[in-house]
Amino acid sequence: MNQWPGLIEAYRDFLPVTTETPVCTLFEGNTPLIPSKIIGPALGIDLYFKYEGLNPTGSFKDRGMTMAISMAKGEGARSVICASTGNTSASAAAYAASNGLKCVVVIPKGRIAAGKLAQAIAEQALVLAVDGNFDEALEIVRYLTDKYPIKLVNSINPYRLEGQKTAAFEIVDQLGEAPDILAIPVGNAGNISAYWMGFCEYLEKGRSTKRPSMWGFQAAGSAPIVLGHKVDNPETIASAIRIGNPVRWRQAEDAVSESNGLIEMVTDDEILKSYEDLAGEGIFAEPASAASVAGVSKFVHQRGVKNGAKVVCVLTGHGLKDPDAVGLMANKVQPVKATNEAVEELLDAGGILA
Ligand code: AN7
Repeated sequence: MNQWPGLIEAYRDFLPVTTETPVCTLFEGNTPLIPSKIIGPALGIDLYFKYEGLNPTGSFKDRGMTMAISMAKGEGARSVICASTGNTSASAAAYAASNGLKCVVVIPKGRIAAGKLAQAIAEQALVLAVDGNFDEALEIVRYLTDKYPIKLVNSINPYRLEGQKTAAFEIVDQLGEAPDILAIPVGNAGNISAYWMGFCEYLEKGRSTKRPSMWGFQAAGSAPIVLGHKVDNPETIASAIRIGNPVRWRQAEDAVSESNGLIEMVTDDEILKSYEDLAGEGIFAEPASAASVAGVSKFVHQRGVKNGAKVVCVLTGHGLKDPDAVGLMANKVQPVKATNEAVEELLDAGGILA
């Protein structure tokens, strides 16, 4: 077979796998780096989108999950568990199902996007909805995995970050060099930590000559790292990053300070604006992903970034994950009578028939 082999085979030399490790892959990774046609030129920067929504379950979580599930399977685990704002549960369920492992997902009741819940259900996970938020769900998962032989596959699991760091490798391979700035949404802060590991390793191995500044963005209603304290009732329309006590808090702060980067917050309105701007480039990403673009749009000039700087925004999840969020867009469906004349009249009014 002549196709992309999945990220474990592609980056085996950089990963803690052995010849004994069973490779559990859905052929994740190798996602496109899309040059921005509108947002980048308007800001005067050389902007790219790392479109992680094109992974097999529609988010970057697959990069971490191929590693976490392969290692769990190699260690003889029979079941895995995670807390999730949605994408981790969808990914864990898919990789577990395809590798004969039972999967339990603990989610905040009524607070995860419809597409993600649909995936976890379809993939036969045991879906438990708790009356609480993500942070509380994760506490329960930590308690259970301390006590029973069930593998935790949240990003506390170090193999998750090992897999996710490969996205940084891909960006360098695609650009031919590290970018000046890497912008990324921050929830539990695993991904920003993983990217930083990846950029550092590639520099050490001589695959690049520099590392980017890491720009992390939290939603204003759930911005514990920016505020410097836990948030008990995190709120934002970007449900994926509705997290009040990130597990990789310290590591994310280190990445930001070592890279001379920044961690800032963006409001829901700013996120929605960028969500629409991205759609205007033909890219449908979920609201949390748009936080990276919102952050760049807000801070590029404020922080004196030079014209033509190479900036990569990580678009962490596909727009189809969260179909309800589309209802927040300005564009609405127009009801019309089922006649030629009624439709003609509307198109004419819109200037489309000219
Ligand atoms: C689309 O699925 O935490 O900072 O449980 O789904 O590594 O947590 C999701 C996180 C960004 C934040 N964008 O990444 C989960 C979960 C999307 C996400 C993040 C998530 P981290």
